[in-house]
Amino acid sequence: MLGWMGKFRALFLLSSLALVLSGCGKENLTALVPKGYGAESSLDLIILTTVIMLFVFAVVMVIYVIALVRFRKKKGQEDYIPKQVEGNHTLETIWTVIPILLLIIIAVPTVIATFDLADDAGAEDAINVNVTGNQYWWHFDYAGEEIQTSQDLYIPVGERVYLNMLSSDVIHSLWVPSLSGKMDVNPENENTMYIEAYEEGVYWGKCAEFCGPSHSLMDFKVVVVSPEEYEEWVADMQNVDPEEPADSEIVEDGQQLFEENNCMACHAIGSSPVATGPNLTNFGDRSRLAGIEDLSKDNLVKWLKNPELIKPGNKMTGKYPTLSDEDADKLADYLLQLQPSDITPDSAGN
Ligand code: HEC
Ligand SMILES: [Cu+2]
Repeated sequence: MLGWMGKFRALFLLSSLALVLSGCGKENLTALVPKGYGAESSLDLIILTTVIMLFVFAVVMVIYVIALVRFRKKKGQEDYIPKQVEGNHTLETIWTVIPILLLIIIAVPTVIATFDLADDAGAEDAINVNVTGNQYWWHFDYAGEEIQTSQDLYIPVGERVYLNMLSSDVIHSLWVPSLSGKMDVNPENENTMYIEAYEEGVYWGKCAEFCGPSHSLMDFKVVVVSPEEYEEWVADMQNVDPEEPADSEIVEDGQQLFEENNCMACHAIGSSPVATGPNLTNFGDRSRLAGIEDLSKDNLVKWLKNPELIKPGNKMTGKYPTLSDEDADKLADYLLQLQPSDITPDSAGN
């Protein structure tokens, strides 16, 4: 038995665990508060299986306790041996058939949901986004719209948006817990899925397949807006003219530095499909830098000077000349004013 110190330790351990785990729930990052079709059907299955498992657990525990109490060695009956049931046909049939039935009850809705979530019958008339997973960021190419963007996926509320997904390097997995299930993103073999959100808002997405040192930092956002706001965003994104003359000296300097420092080899501004690095067309509208840090000038300067400190193993480190403080500052000013739209994660309630 545990002494009082042992009990205290056990209690302390359990309560710390409960405290830590309670931090796991973020409203826009939980499969337990579904805000979309895929997440809702997943939760239904989670509840069904949990109820069945609890039922099995309860039945087994009850039988176990009864057996424990009834067949204890009792005083005066040390030699008593209860009736042996080994090989009893009725019992064996019962405990074979019941699990089979339970598994069928779980399997049928699971298979139906799997086919339902893979159904792409409506894809042709819907918004299609070609998604590319990269170490450690996501690219979104709106098919037929000439819109390229990274990190933030904008979709209209209440509509099915079809994602056609490939990876440029290793296997990733796209997961927006509040909206959808997970889907592997492979270097070959396009995988498809659709997402449909019930409520406007900003939902957090994750990479759910270990893909390298910064795998856990491969976050993105799904920005769900009204259909009118979505149209507005599309028009704003299509109106961006990367050649537009800068409106101030600082911006002009930044723009020039952007050209001189090899940034354009990897980053496009506008609808060019170059996507060795994130498309920066609406960089200033994002809520996060590199998917994870707050988008502040300080963080951006820190990123430009040494991205390795923020995302170990990222594919930008060392691929451009070392920047002076002054140049990093000017580049940051230039990048932060890339704000083509009033429709942003902030306006969507981030
Ligand atoms: C070899 C290609 C390459 C070069 C050259 C490069 N970058 Fe990057 N950049 C990347 C990649 C890849 C990422 C994504 C890193 C990650 O999140 O894992 C990135 C991320 C960024 C981000 C964050 C984007 C976001 O969506 O939050 C900014 C800003 C940025 N780079 C600016 C620059 C600037 C300015 C230069 C030039 C001084 C530059 N990059 C040069 C590849 C490059
Ligand atoms: Cu990944």
